[in-house]
Amino acid sequence: MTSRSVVTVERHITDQERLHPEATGALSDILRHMALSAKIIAREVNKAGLVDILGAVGRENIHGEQVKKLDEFADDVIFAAFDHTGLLCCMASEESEGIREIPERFPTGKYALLYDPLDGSSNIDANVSIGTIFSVLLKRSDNPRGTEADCIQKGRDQIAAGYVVYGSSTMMVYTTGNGVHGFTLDPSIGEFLLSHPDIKIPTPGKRIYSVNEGNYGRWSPGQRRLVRYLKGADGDNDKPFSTRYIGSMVSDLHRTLLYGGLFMYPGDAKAPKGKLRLLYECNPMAMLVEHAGGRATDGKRDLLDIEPTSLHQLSPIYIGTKDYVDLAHRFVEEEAAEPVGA
Ligand code: AHM
Ligand code: MG
Repeated sequence: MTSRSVVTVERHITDQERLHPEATGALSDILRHMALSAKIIAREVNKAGLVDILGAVGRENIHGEQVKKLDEFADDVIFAAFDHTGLLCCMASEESEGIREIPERFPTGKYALLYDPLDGSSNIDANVSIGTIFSVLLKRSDNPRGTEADCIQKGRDQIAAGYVVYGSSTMMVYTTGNGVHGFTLDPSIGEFLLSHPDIKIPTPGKRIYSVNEGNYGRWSPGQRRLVRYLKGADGDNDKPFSTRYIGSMVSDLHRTLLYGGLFMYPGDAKAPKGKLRLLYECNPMAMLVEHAGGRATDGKRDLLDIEPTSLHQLSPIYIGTKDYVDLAHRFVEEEAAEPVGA
């Protein structure tokens, strides 16, 4: 009889750390605290239908959207899981306008943590999968309590990135630049267990495209032609793609990592930079996807090379199987050469 070795996320993080004798352990501690936050958030997400926690709090966040109770809860859980640890100089959350400072009474550390506490929150009431996204950066300023500049760094400089998807099971997926690894929460023992070691986006990958096609009327000609091509409605594509769009970036990207495909949130006439935030959503996903062998761009350049200028800046995104992102580029770049309104 063979016994399968069970690798908890804790053990995996420790094993990874051993590969880097120079490591202080701080990064590993950040991942451990993120796993703990994920378990607490998962517990609340899973019982959301049972208690009166659903529904808007009745105020808007800085993007003018209704904040749901679970968003606030998740935001507070992550902040409280880290504020006292001495691991971070500061944090920045998609739900807050500026950086979130570490309270004076606690020590600080050399990393900055950016997070989107509960992405896809408009799906909560419909029991559709939602997620947490996080990005870890190394402090650059001299200020021990961090500055905005410590958070506004290009994606290529991320030290670690990951997400948690609260779906039919809860999974945490992370990379520190040494493979992309996925863990599934076993609720009976309260541990994340290694279920998807060294994730690579399948090549060529499933022919799936994922985009909010309701925006078609506002898209550029190149973007429209791309989607018509993917459907087999225009050009020489005799193997039309399927379409899948959950409307929760974490879930759509999780599927894309596992099956392959092309996820897009392009700019359009109403929102020239699209909807998704470069620092909180695009960059962490881009780091994961690149390390899994895929590609992530804004339609012109690799997302990870963009020099950000503000905490909440938006970016168009084309992400997934490298060949499909390259294909999208052929249409979108062609469009850049066209006269406006063509
Ligand atoms: P959120 O951060 O307010 O939840 O918005 C981000 C979400 C993404 O998860 C998803 O990809 C996108 O919004 C869906 O937007 P749309 O409804 O415009 O298709
Ligand atoms: Mg979000």
